[in-house]
Amino acid sequence: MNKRTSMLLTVTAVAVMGATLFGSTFTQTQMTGQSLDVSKMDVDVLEQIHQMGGLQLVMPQAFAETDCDVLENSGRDVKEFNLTGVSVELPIIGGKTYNAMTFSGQVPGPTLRVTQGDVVKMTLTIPADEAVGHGNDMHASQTSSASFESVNPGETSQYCYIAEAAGVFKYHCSGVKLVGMDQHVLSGMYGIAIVDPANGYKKLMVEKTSGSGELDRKFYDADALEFQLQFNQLYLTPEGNYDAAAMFQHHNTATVVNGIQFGYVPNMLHNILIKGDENRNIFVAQPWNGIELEHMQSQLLYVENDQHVRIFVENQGNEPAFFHIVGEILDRITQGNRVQSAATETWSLGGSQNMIVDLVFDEPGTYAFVNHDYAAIYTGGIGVFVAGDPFGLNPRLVDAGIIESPVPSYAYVLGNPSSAVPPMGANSIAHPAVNIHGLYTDEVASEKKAAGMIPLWEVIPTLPPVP
Ligand SMILES: [Cu+2]
Repeated sequence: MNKRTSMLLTVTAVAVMGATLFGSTFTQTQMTGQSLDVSKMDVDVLEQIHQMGGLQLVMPQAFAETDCDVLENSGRDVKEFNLTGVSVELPIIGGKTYNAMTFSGQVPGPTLRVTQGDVVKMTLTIPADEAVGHGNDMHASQTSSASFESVNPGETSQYCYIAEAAGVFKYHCSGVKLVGMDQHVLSGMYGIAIVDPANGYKKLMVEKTSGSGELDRKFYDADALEFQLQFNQLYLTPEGNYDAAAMFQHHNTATVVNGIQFGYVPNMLHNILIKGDENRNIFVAQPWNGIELEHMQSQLLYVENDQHVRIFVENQGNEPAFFHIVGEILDRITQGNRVQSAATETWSLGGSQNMIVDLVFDEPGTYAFVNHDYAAIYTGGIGVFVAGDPFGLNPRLVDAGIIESPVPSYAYVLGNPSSAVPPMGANSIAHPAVNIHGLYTDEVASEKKAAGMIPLWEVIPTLPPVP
């Protein structure tokens, strides 16, 4: 099929598409508080502009090839990315559940990692018992999502593209031929693709003063310990269904990071480890204290001091994310493959925008990362990095025989949460261990256990008590 023929979208077509979207029974049945009046869209005026030859939305003609047969034999590395579109019930805070839509039984969907110039072969399968079809729009591609349309229950479809641009890129369900896209994405059908630069990442320079205050520069190798953080919101009815009216009014029910509210704050297991008492909280907000939630309990992010840390951040949501780490400076901000800022306190991401944060945690301590919008913080947009050994656990862990000698971070004992650990790239430092954490179905959690990840909810209670 010649995709180029479908690339020409006039403004009228876009307007009609919008009317189809917002006027469909699919979304309208869920809107009790109508806040968007399609009748105010003046299609005639847009058509007049079009007749005058203006305002055509034309996709570039030089977009990357999408023919899988051609691309698979092009000599480039081909990375297969297989996703399944499934609706499942998943927990939210307060002992409730919501009706989630997922890629492959997890929110966010699996992270794809490729190198600039690779061919991505994306295959989407929809099980026969799934109620609706799903699509996939990968922002790392430069093809029209409309050409992929959607995949019906019981069917499989695929497309190929060249990952031409380096950076972090959202991918998301495009609904049923774009209808219901908002519902599908905000119910969980999103993820990221990391496209590593063909020439690798740059080393990190951090300015410091030393001695009596003279300026010094410290350089860190490009290799880094890596994390991924995806910000989003949930808009839910009390019954746990998607609430379009709430979405149109930006009245979110929850702020989530990697799918979970407060997913990276301490829980009772950390209380046991650090205080020897499950009821003595070590952080102001510990909403996930129930051990029965297993892989969906909150976990912490562990880093070493004086270590190059790289965080891939994506704003999957409808509202801005003002990314800040309390007590730290973001040493470098990269978007695409271009440095945007250095030594900055906060960097802001609009919807469907991303960045790579490079930093070094200088001192042992606990560092909260936040969306620095108080409404977001209080509804779940906060988590904690623990750098070094701020709780003085090393001697106690050695005495208890849990470790042989002091370790530079608790990741050596507990691992880092699987939901925050992206696949390895050419400049990745391997995490010492990974624990099972994330908004996963039980099947996905079992797969991670079989792959050797640590089930902390089983391990910590068996550790010898730390005096
Ligand atoms: Cu979908």
